[in-house]
Amino acid sequence: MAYDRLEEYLRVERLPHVWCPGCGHGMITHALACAMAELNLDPNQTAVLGGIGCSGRAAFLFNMDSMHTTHGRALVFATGLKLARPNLTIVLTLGDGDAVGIGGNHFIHACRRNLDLTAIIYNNSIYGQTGGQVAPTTPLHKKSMTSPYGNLEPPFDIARLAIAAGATYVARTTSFDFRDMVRFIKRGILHKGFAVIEVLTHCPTYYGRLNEMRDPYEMLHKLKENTVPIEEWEQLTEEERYGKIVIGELHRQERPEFVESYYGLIAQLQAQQVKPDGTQASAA
Ligand SMILES: Cc1ncc(C[n+]2csc(CCOP(=O)(O)OP(=O)(O)O)c2C)c(N)n1
Ligand code: SF4
Repeated sequence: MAYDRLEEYLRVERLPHVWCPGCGHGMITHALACAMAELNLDPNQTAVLGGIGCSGRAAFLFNMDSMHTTHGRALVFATGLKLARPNLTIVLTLGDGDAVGIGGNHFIHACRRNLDLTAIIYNNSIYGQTGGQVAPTTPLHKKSMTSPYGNLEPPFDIARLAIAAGATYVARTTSFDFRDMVRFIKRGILHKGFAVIEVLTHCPTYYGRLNEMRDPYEMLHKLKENTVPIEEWEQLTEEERYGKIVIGELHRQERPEFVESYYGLIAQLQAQQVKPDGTQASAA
């Protein structure tokens, strides 16, 4: 692990961070900084974008161009940035509510387009920053500030949603599995196309407190207990899988990346001297 090089990637003058003691968001952010250092990314050619939320705040801890955008819209900003600066490596730090609640529409279309972006989803099963409201990822029957008798809506499975919508690299892990976070983030960044790394994480302040798990350590261990690596998952019966979540590298596919296709088309039309109205420029 490239621990000795993290100061190149983090704005250390902004530390300590603002997250609550025991929050998993710091662990994911740490893993992202390690992944950048291990890949030896050039900070001048890398950008981090976040939405609004506790997770979105990770973006401005990075010592490079970063954007703290609006809730659910970071992928929109990232799409514009990637089209304008195709050589930039762009990473997004999104909350679960951010990515698949208010930003759900942008999320599925980013998956469909297959832009070369890496979206890390800090999935803490709740709207953290605004006080613990129910999210589209809150598990069935679990409590939040707005579902005090238990959530009646089935949650989204973010990784499966991403695969179904067309993302070409999808991995899921937990904040317990530090090495896997680093490994999957690195692979997501190296992958040419839209990469989604869902990290199941813990919000002790709201989700934990409301669901009788006040201790971050206990929450981390629950994440470990409730998840099964894909290699073992394949061997389990339906009954054994009940209540468990599969983790690991879940999907990998090669298909044309949007920015490359876009600039390829422009080059082709220019070579054929096609005018913007679709007609051919007449030879001089
Ligand atoms: C358009 C818009 N709607 C709602 C809000 C209020 N808001 C800010 S953060 C947030 C919840 C964040 O939850 P999540 O995205 O899951 O991230 P977390 O804080 O849990 O990391 C909400 C609803 C907002 N800022 N902008
Ligand atoms: S409210 Fe939850 S997600 Fe937000 S900083 Fe605190 S523990 Fe973390």
